[in-house]
Amino acid sequence: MNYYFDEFQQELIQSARRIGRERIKAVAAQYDREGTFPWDIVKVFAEAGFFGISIPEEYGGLGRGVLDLVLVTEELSRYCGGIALAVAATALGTFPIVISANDEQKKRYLPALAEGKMLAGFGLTEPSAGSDAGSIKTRAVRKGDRYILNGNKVFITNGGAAKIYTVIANTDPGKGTRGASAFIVEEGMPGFSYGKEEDKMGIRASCTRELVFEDCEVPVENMIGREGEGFMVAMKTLDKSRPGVAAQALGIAQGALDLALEYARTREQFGQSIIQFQAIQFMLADMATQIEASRALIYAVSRNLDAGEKNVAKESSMCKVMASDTAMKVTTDAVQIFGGYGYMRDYPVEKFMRDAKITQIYEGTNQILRMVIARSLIRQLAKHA
Ligand code: COS
Repeated sequence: MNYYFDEFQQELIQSARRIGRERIKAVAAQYDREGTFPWDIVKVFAEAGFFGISIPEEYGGLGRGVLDLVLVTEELSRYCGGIALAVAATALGTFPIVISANDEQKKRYLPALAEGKMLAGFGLTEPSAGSDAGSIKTRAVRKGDRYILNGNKVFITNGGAAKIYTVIANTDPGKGTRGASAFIVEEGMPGFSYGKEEDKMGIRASCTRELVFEDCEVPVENMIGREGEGFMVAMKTLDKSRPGVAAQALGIAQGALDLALEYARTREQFGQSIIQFQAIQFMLADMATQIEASRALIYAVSRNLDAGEKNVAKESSMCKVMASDTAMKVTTDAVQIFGGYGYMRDYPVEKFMRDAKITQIYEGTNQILRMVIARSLIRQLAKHA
């Protein structure tokens, strides 16, 4: 389907596709096996300008938006959802700065992020605060010109690879979600260290690590926004980043469909290629239809965000739910089309199924996001009652 992208977007897609084919495809299985971080490919992403896509031009970025980021994430994820995450997770860590930081903070951090000289991460989740993000326990207490942070953040994408993290901590625990504040924490700040590194089912080329704060000293000027605005910063960030997860899921689904089509065309049983069987054709048709529907929704929501639409929690959740459920279904069906070979690690398709699973879980489980969608529907009902 033609989505009528401008020239810049078409070039961006071509550039990501070329990198996917020439740099990622051949090494995806090795990174998956070894679970190491793809620094050599991150360098290529930086040269291509991918880290600066949604950073304003005045801070060294390309001044584009969510849609362009989504297009790149989708293309890269066709080849490896884990490697693509280096770009998407850095965008997640960077959004709070772009959305809510002051000019001085933007000048300090955005140019280096735009150039890919350093990566970023986002620290919200804690051992006992996953879906219930409002129940975080990490504490930040002001002491002179510093905040002293104590607590742990877990499952942090880019953890250990990133140099800065936007971290949500409690400055006023009595106030619930209105007591949280956002901070930019740099690697090397006293009292900040890394904890457990996760060994994951999928997206194994992406690193996931615990952040540990033990009397960690963060300068007052590293607070994003004001005290009490941290939860809002986090929610606005997730509204912008969820289409990126959707795009990752979409790319994974498309990559699996590409493989399934090629396999079905070349695999022969009962004296003919299996793509001739209607049972296989119907599966392929459903896969392609679900992918295209997800794609159309993601692009539409991204365009809305880039046009400055404000209340997008519902739509942003919808595209993440739809694309990630599609990715799980499509990758499972792709393995089915490969039959016994699909279950074996010698073939690339089972990796897509493993990589797809996380997209239904992170940046809001699909159950929580369905709740966000339903709450919005109920609010709209009340408005019109
Ligand atoms: N944009 C702006 N403000 C938002 C918002 C959004 N998308 N979503 C919520 N808020 C505001 C609410 O308006 C409310 O403000 P007031 O205090 O002024 O009324 C405040 O934030 C609290 O919202 P709410 O009452 O909805 O909070 P809940 O604790 O009930 O639930 C959910 C919020 C479940 C939506 C939130 O905790 C969430 O998104 N959880 C999933 C977290 C997640 O994605 N984790 C993944 C790890 S991060 S990679």
